[in-house]
Amino acid sequence: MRSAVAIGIATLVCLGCISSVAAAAAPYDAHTLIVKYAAGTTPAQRSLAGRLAGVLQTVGSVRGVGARVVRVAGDPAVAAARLNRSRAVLYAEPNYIARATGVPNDAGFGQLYGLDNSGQGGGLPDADIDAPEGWSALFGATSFPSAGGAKIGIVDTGVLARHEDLAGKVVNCAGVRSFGIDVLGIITLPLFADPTIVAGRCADDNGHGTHVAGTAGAIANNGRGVAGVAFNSPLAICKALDRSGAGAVAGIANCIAYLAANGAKVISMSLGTTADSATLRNAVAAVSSRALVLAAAGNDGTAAANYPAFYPDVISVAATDNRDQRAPFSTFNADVEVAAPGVNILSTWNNGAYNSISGTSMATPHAAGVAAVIAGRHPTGGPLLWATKLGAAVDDLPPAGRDPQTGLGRVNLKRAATG
Ligand SMILES: [Ca+2]
Ligand SMILES: [Ca+2]
Ligand SMILES: [Ca+2]
Repeated sequence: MRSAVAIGIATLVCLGCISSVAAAAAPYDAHTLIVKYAAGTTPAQRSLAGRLAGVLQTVGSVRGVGARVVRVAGDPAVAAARLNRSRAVLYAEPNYIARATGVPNDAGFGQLYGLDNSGQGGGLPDADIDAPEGWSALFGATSFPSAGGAKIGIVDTGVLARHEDLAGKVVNCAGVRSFGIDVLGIITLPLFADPTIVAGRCADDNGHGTHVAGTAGAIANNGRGVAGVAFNSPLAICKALDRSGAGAVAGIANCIAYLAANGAKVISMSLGTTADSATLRNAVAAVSSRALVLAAAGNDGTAAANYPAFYPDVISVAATDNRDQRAPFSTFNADVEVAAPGVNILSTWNNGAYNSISGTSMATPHAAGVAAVIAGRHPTGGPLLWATKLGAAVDDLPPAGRDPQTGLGRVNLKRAATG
């Protein structure tokens, strides 16, 4: 699948920019060139032409073209010119490097319609956050740095920090001391629950938190799994939700404070309650000058308020599908600020593999990743500026203007990277 994706992209790039590639001194691979020998030439003639030009060995072929990729000593452009002087050679040319795609090689990338929608699975092309375009604008088309982004804090069920697509990403790990008394690993009695935050307690016994972490920050271009929206952002994880995915407001509030104290610029909360809690409201307000807080709009499919998303200091994130429609389960009300893909999202899971699930929980880390890119570009701007820029880094979806379904619109990483 990876090679098929790469071939398709290279074709698109060439169709769009043949003249500019030919005019400029395009970069090429330093050790190989592409040669097609003339029909009817003998192996001895080919070998002689190759030896005279410094060809060391054949390393591959370009199927369908009938050309070979060969390793050469010295500058491939010089070697190609020498080969082109031989009658045994139909043509030889440097192995040019195509750019302007920004598509990483992660095995599951083709399934991430939320990042780049080509109509796969019956989706609407470009019903996505334009992640490759955004990454190209940020890092250049072929660079996928593993560090340097703004820190993202996540309150959830924890994380499988040693997952192959998250290894090294988690720089802060903590959680509530106790969810209560565990009974035979089946249920948790809330007796003696202790919301004190303890370092090192972020192991994910549910999967939800690992999934959210992957959407926000999974390693890109490692040939494995998925790619996070803000793959160069370090992650701060605080576990306030238990094995069943539930957690008390006291622990959530403590986690918010912990993440802000540890330098998270963006705090992502894929959780909610219909209860308006003064503790939760105050916890968010207390960090609002340091971190931009985002939360899931809710999965009730109604206009009912869901907290903390509904608080004025929190960006409420609704969920869209692969056709840029609001997901049926996604809460809709006047407080929804932005929307993001949240239906059938593939991401990392706590068993070390990958899983596809749906929810405004999945939309939230998409938006948090976009927010982290904004915070990274404007490090001294502060949460108010980041919120304003996030609200501008969207594609407005029908009806025109802000609406209860998708708020200001579905987030767009390219706009965040260039706006
Ligand atoms: Ca797109
Ligand atoms: Ca990956
Ligand atoms: Ca709209």
